[in-house]
This record gives sequence, C-alpha cells and structure tokens, in this order.
Amino acid sequence: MKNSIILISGASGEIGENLIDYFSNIEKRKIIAIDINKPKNQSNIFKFIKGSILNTEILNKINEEYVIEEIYHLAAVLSTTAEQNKKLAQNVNIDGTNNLFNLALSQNLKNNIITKFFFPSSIAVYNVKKNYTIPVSENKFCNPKTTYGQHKLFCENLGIAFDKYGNNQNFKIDFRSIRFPGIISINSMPSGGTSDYAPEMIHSAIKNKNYSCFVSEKSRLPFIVMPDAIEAIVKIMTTPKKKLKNNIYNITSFSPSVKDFLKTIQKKLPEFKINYVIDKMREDIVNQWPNFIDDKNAKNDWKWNPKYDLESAFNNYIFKNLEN
Ligand code: AKB
Repeated sequence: MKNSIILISGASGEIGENLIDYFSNIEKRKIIAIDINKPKNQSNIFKFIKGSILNTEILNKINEEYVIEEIYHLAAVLSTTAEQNKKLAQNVNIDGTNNLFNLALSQNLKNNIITKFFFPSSIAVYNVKKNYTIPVSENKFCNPKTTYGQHKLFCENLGIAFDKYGNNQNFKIDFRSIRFPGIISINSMPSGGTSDYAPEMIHSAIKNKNYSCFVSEKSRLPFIVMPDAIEAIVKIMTTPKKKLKNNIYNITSFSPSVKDFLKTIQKKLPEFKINYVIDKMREDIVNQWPNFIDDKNAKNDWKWNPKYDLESAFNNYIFKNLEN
C-alpha cells in the first residue's frame, strides 16, 4: 500500500541497530525509526524521529501519515536498571508498550490492516530455583519476581489478548514474541541488563583489559549471539501465521558458566583475567533465571536453528576480526 512503512522503536539500541543493518543489507524496507537517542547510522532509515514512545502526539502523527505494516518494539528498560528505577521502567516498559499496541490497533481501524507486532520478551519472565538445570519450556515458572520480568509477562499477555480477542472495539494486531536469553554482539554493548556480564567480559578481553565480574564464576545463563537473534526475529515475522501455534517462543543456543566463558576466551587470549566483585542484587536476578531453555516449539513451528554454538560463536563471530 502507498506510504507503507515498518516502525522500529528503540532503533538506536543493540537489537535496533543490528535489525536496521539487516534490513538495509538484505531487503529494502521503508523504516521509520523512533528513539530518544540518534542512531549511529541513519543512512538505512527512511525517517528518524527523535522522541519517546511516551509521546502520543508523535505516535498519532505516524498513525495519520503512514500505513504501518509491521512494528518492532525494541525500546525497553532492562532488568538491572528496572530494579533501580521502577518508575522509569513502568513508563517505558508498560505505558510505552501500551502506546504502541494502541498505535497498531488504530491501524486496524484507519487502514483496515492487521499490523504485525514484534515484541522482544525475555527469560526474565521465569523464576526458578538457583542452579535449576532442567530446560524450561514456555508454560513453566512464569511467576517473575523482578520488575522487568513482570513487565515483560504483562505485555506478553496484553499482546496475546489483542491478537486473539482484539480491543473493546474488536480491533486486532498480529502479535509475535520471542523470549530472548542473553545476547552477545561484537559491534554494540548492552546497558542496564543483568546478562550484560558476558558481553562486557568479551569486550574487555578484546581490548586487552581484565574484567571485574559482578556475578560469581558458577553463574550460568542461556545466550545467543546477535546474528542469530536477528535471524530469529526475521524468521518469526515472516512465518505464515497459521504455522505459529503460539504467540510466545523461547530460543537459546549455549548456556556457559562465567568460568566456561573465561576458559573459552583464554584459549585465544591467555593473558585475560577476571576478578569478582559480586553485586548481590544482580546475582540474585541471575539466580532466578533458568540455566537452560527448551526451544523446541520455535524449532518446530518456525525452523529456529542457531548458526552459532559456544565454540563457533567465538571462532567465527566474536574473535573473527582478532589478529591471529
Ligand atoms: C537483561 O539482562 O535484562 C536482558 C535480558 C536477559 O532480557 N539482557
């Protein structure tokens, strides 16, 4: 349709930047990007709007001027920051997400289309016993203690309701969501997350700096690398709706402990060292999250298949550009 666009919130964030790069390299999409910070590279963006998803005037203008085929809602306050600033987290994670749901619902009214809505959820929706080693499936242990986990679960359920039943005027969205594990990217750094210890450690090692780790060496979480995260988003968004038995899917690739990360890094950078300065709040969060994730539903329904395991992630992605 004329004036068709895709809208990406949090466009200057870790996933946003990589998703926009993907779209620009693989397929030409007319992207409207919204963020409170300017993206490093705007060349692949049709229009950048510096602003907040809390500004309904901005969102109403986008609604009036465009046909929004897809929304990738990547703006969020992550787990550590959310515990430290619950008000900000509530505003962005709940009110901001609701604003974008309403934007998508308005498109159903205005343009008689069902906007596809991608929502990045998280392993933070789970609350398991420390060192729980059985792979966790989507319908288990969804009783999060953390602010961020509660926000993600609330928005998942709201999105599912708008997908299945619509709002009170029966307008609908096509809601699709992935519960991301920790994500490791070589060209960007996360901020405010609790799984950040892994990318922080890796980026320190690459800069030949030692790392002060805020969780213990036994701490273990599921991770993927950014290329697999982007691949997963594209796959779930391009899979015919009738093939998706669920709205929400787990994905994962590898679940190393901090010690496993250290040993893997030292194979290439033997001088690299870690010391431990434990942050009790952040370690408590990691201990509530599962060590391992069951992602068979994503593999069955939309052919999720990570390209990188722990070894290939380091050899073919993370250390790929390091001098031998
Ligand atoms: C965080 O640590 O808050 C995020 C996540 C696992 O959702 N990276």
